[in-house]
Amino acid sequence: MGSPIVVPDAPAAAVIGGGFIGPVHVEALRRIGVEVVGLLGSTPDRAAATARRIGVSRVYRDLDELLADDRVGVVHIASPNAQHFDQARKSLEAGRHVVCEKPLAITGSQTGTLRDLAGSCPTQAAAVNYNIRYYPLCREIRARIADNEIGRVLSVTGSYVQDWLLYPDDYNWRVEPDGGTNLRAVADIGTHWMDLAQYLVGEPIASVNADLATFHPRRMRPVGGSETFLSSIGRARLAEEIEVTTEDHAAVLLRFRGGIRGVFHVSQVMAGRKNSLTMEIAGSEGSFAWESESPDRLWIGSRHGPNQLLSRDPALLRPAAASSSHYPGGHVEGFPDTFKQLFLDVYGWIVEGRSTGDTATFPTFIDGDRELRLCEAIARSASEGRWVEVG
Ligand code: SOE
Repeated sequence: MGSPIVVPDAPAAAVIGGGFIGPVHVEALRRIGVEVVGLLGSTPDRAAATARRIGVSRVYRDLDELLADDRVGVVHIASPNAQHFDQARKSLEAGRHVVCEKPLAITGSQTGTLRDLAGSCPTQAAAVNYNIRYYPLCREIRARIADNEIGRVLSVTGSYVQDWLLYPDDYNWRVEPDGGTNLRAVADIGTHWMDLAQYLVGEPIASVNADLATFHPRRMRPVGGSETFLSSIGRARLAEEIEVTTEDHAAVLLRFRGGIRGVFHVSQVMAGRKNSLTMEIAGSEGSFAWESESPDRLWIGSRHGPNQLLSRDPALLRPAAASSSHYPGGHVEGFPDTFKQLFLDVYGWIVEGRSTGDTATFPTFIDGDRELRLCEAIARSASEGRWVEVG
């Protein structure tokens, strides 16, 4: 395994967001040798508690103070979705590179503005954390489809299901309408699935037909908020009942450019499924099936011979997949490793690629904008009960 695991001379980073994913960014950045110089949280006190827990020395009072810190070269945004637009815009305008959690923002208008702003500063990285692209076997699927191994792609189907919002007293900021598309499961995990599907087959989704459901029209909101994946089980807390309009479940029909058909299901109320993305791709000569909770296994379907089960082993992978696989076969690479690989891609471009005008190989604000256009089409389709073209 010769690919680098650190980025020499990488700029330092600051992270916005001390919930579930912010610390995941910090941990992955340290693995590639990037210094994390400060944290901005929802309040200074909550940020200070998180900073102590994850060993970050400085806590900022607000975004202005973060951007006044000259040590900060890259801003990682892992705050609630409605804050992304302002934080990403100000960070780019302050000359920083940006790695923003998905979804990039809450409306297509906001993501269009960010896409254009990023385009006007081509030496600044503007990435969106579609980390699932970086599972080695996802890159293997993409490479094999590009090599025409399964022939013409006919359909892409699958799901992304979780159970952390199963009960009416499970709560998270995502449950509340965001003032944009007002989508929850689709914007949060559906965009992962759609980005991955388009990345694997190399074609954009052209139109959608969606059905959404809110199974808990009322939920108990704990006084003082709650974090992602933080279960309510066994914890009696002061709570108030609120109305809920965001979806627990979505089923979406897809038509890709070029004729590929698809369908996906997202749910955050699927008991026992903790964070499971499935992807099945049918081709005229074969098929692939992959599941994120067993990421080192790739099922390869055939009609003219035995089916195969490929266990991730860099020695058996295409170069594009092997380069993002740092551990030998049998040493499972998982969720945290995908953040490391995406950040290696971004920081490697910052240190080497941008000066030569290399186009980004990581998911950019262009991809983030496409995902919001998809969310807006899904929201409109569900509301009007018809197929909707993606803007
Ligand atoms: C919650 O659904 C969540 O943390 C998502 O926001 C992440 O993007 C996903 O990777 C794991 O689950």
